[in-house]
Amino acid sequence: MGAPSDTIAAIATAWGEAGIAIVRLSGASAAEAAGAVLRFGGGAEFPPPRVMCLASLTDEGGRVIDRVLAVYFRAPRSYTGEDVVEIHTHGGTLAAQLCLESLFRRGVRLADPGEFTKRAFLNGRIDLSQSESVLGIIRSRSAEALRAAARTLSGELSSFAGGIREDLLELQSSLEVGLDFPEEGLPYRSAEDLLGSVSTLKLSLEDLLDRCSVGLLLREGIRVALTGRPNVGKSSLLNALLKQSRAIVTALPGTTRDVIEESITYRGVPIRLVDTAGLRSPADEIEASGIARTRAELKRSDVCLWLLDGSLPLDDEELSYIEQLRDKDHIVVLNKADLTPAVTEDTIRALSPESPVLSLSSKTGSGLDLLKDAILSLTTDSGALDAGLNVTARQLGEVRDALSAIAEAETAIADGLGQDAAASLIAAARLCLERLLGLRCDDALLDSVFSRFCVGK
Ligand SMILES: Nc1nc2c(ncn2[C@@H]2O[C@H](COP(=O)(O)OP(=O)(O)OP(=O)(O)O)[C@@H](O)[C@H]2O)c(=O)[nH]1
Ligand SMILES: [Mg+2]
Repeated sequence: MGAPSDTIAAIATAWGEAGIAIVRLSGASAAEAAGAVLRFGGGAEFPPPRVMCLASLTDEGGRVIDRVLAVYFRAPRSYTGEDVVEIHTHGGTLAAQLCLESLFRRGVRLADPGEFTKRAFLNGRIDLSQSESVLGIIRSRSAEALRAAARTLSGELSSFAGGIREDLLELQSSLEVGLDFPEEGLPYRSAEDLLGSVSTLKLSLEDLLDRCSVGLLLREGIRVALTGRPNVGKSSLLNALLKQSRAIVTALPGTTRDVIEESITYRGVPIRLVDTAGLRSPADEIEASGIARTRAELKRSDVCLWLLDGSLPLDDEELSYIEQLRDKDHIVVLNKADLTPAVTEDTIRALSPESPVLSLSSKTGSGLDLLKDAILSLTTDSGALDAGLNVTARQLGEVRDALSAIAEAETAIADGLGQDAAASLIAAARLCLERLLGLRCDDALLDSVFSRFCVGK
């Protein structure tokens, strides 16, 4: 892959008042363009690579705009793999903006979003999963999400997924050699032996999927819908978890009309809480559209809390709602535990043995930590948080597809459908991982197949 040759620049720091702002350039003429707008002490030349030097930033007329620091990274030992220069101006953005404009007059163009990282990928400095994790680091909203992105950037996802890909490649090529050149007398793998290898790979892919799912959850946050009948205390629970009076609470049923979304962080994990309108036969058109939004939220969230007023007996309508939650990750929450109970956790367990259930009081705050722990354990295995890998939804999709292809291959072998069927499913799984890592070259497979033959054949 050839490197793009034009030189790009952008302000790398955030907009607004700050101590410094950094203008970053990358491309063949980065040093030349930077040299044209900078004047070093005593008329010195552009500084040697990786040494930070004081300079004056000048405008077209040679007037000094700012005193800056500049550093040069010579290709290929730079972030992008090209010549890179960073100019550290004083903050606010005016000096950096003027610097950028001077550079544009010297033929440098404004970088597209993510273009420095894209160049790093095109120049082979990092692979696609690492590139995507850079965005993960930038977008992280919690400490755990940041750690997951850093693990991916340091290559954990690439080496894990890359290792599985190697194993798939090896398995596929050993099958294809046997299929294409039966006269070679190469050992034909028994179904049992093959099944063993495929099952091991399936376990590794399941592990990869778990780690990636946790990573995605860490980045996007766990979306938790607070649902239930009117007046059970959904908005009160939202406020209690946020420790602020965000949603309106009244003794009147039907108070909340719209969906209200707020975030908290628990144990380093972002949790997105969504308060909704109570479910009942709507009294008016506004309430009806609020309820329609609640139903959409029920589908969309990762976890659904079904709140009940524990001080009131259950009615039939309530029971029919609980039925609807069977296929979703959910927790039944008995609120108002500070009042005399009319429903107990055992009542719920008898009705719906599969449902996790707990009691709390939004008024006193008792049981809130238990609820947050329950949300975490429902969505992430214990210990999995430390192993989470930052991925995008695209990458997670590739891992899922790879896993389902391998599961299909396992069934095909177990059902005696033949090794060619297994080989093509294994190839499909391998392609998914290659798309995940940004490798697509199928020459690798040919090399691997023919490297098994003796010389001269
Ligand atoms: N004693 C007690 N009262 C509570 C508790 N939680 C909520 N309430 C009261 O229950 C009433 C309804 O609370 P909301 O939080 O507005 O209930 P909601 O489920 O959001 O109701 P809608 O928005 O109408 O669907 C209010 O009077 C609250 O003060 C609790 O834990 N204990
Ligand atoms: Mg409400």
